[in-house]
Parts: sequence; structure tokens; C-alpha cells
Amino acid sequence: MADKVLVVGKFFPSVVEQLGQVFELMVLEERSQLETTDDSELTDVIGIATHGWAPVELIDRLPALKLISSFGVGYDGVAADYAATKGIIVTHTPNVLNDDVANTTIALILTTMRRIVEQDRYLRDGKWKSQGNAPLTRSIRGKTVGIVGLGRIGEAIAEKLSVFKCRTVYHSRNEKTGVPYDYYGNLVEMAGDCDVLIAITPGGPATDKLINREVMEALGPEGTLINVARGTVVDEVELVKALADGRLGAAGLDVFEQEPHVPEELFAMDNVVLTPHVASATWETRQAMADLVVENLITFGRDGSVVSPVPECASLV
Ligand code: NAP
Ligand code: 8YV
Repeated sequence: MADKVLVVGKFFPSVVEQLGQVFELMVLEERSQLETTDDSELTDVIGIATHGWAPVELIDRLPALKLISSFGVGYDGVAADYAATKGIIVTHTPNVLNDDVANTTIALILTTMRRIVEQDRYLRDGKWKSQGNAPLTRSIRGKTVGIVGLGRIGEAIAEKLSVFKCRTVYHSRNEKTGVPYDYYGNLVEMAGDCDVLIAITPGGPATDKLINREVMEALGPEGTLINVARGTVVDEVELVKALADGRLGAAGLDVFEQEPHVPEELFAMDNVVLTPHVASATWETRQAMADLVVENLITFGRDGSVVSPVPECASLV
């Protein structure tokens, strides 16, 4: 009999088609369906496909579980440490999304600094005719851009920034060898030297509110904060206050603490550009991510190996 795989959340049809050729599938498009699923239906599930969600409570309901194949590079919603202690491998979808997430980041920087959304509104509201030319904005040329988290995506952003003739610096816990960007061990110090600060770290407890009031104030009234990491990485309450008071100049935000809820105060701010967690959201990249979710499950089913495990599970592969 075929091994059983639980698919939680909405995936492209190709995911269900390909997995269905190899496994017996249980497809729950909504997480809430698990609340009414009897545990007896879950006892023989060996693998799950999920959108970055597998808390301890779910893992504990799946006694035969061996693999969690997660869609997305960030897996702060997956209890990876816990899974590893139980011998369960967690995989994610790194690298295939670097380009599109970096492109979205560049787009957010330029849109926020050049106030493109506000300019669009200015024209549509007839102000070009009634009030003349729109106010001037700020150039990225010659500015200092700080990347918080120079990982796979951070490096892709840095490479793309090189054409804009700005200076790129970075902060992370460890200094990297072989990169041409100045390293700051102290985030507040780096923010003080930056015109633009980009958050692109993982989420989770280690980065919770890493961008706090002190960092925002160091970035300052002329500074621009871009968050494409996770909403938890920025202290959202302090962010709203700093933007409202003018202690922080502007923000371009793709991620929020309580998605899909976004603090309503931000809606009225012209110095803010908001996108609904879409940094990787192109057909091409989402298909590549979906393919990797499938590949991890299928190779595991075939010979116990996986393509892209998370570091917490390194000892299991
Ligand atoms: P990665 O290669 O693992 O890079 C993460 C970077 O963050 C590393 O440079 C790491 O360096 C640094 N970092 C980790 N913890 C830190 C801490 N406590 N303080 C400072 N720096 C820290 O990951 P990636 O593939 O680039 O992805 C990064 C994250 O981007 C994902 O985890 C996800 O949260 C987010 N993301 C968002 C979207 C979106 O749609 N908006 C899309 C894709 C990814 P050290 O270990 O040296 O500190
Ligand atoms: C995904 C992301 O869209 O990869 C990540 O970490 O945040 C995005 O690429 C998100 O995980 C959707 O499930």
C-alpha cells in the first residue's frame, strides 16, 4: 500500500497531481479542517506538505511522521527543533526564490524613496493640474544601504544594489568572508550610518523585534526601513509611532506581525508603501517552490534522501 501524505493548505494543482501518483493523499485546503479530523485518520501519515506551518501540536498528532516538506524558505512556523528531536526531517525551498524576493526588495526601496504610490495618487486626484508639479523625492545614488541578514537573499539584494551606485553594508551575527561589503557587529551603529535599512533575516525568537525603537531612531527622520523578512523582526507598535512622529522617515513593508492584519494607522501614511507578503509571488518562482516541495517528498519516499533540509535536521540526512 502507498505511504500516506497529508497536504495542508492550497497548493498548485501540479503538487497534488504529482504527489498523488506516488502517495495516498489526504488534502486539507484549510488548516481548520484538522480540528474536525479524527486522529485515527492521521496515524499512518508519513509526510506532510505545508505552507510553513507545522507546530508541535500538529506533529504530536502524527505518530508515523518522518518528513515535513515546507513551502517557503522561512520556516519559523514549523517546530523544526522539536521535529529533529523526534527524528523527523524538515525541508524548505531555499535559493529558487532569491531573485524575485531581491527584485521585490529593490522595487520597494525605489517605490518608497521616490514615493511612486503617492505620485500616482497625486496624478489621479487631479493635483498635477490643480497644484502643479509633485514634491521632489530622494535619490538612492550615493546613499548607504544596510542589509540586516546577508544570507542567500541578502546577498542577491546586495548584488542588485551594486548598479545603483550606493554603498552597501551589512549586519548579522557572524561576519562573512569573501564579500565586498563592510560588516557591522552592532546594528544600532550600522543604522546610524545608513539611509536605507533592509530586514531580510529569518523570523522566530532569535530575531524578535530586532529592529526596535533604538534602531529606528538611529536610522532617523531621513531614513527608510524596508521589511521583507518577517513582521516579528520589526517592533510594529514602535514602527507606527516612529513613522507618525517623524522619528523615522519612511517604510516599505511586505510583512506584518499578524498577517493578514495590518495596523490601520499605516493606511493613511503617504511615507509608507505596503504589499501583502508577495516578495516571492510570481508564477515562475511559486512553481519552482512547489516543485521543490514535491521533489523533497518524492525523493524521500524513494530512498530516504531529501534535496533541501533545514539546518536543524542536518544530523538526520
Ligand atoms: P539565510 O540564507 O539563512 O540568511 C539569513 C541571514 O540572517 C544570515 O545572514 C544570518 O546570518 C542572518 N541572521 C539570522 N539570525 C540573525 C540574528 N538573530 N541577527 C542578525 N542576523 C541574523 O536565509 P534566506 O534564504 O536569505 O532567507 C531569509 C529570510 O527571508 C527567510 O527566513 C524569510 O523569513 C524571509 N523571506 C521573506 C519572503 C517574503 O515573501 N517577504 C520571501 C522569502 C524569504 P548569521 O547566522 O550570521 O546571523
Ligand atoms: C512564501 C516566504 O510566500 O519563502 C518564504 O519564507 O515568506 C514566501 O516566499 C511564504 O512562505 C508563503 O507560504
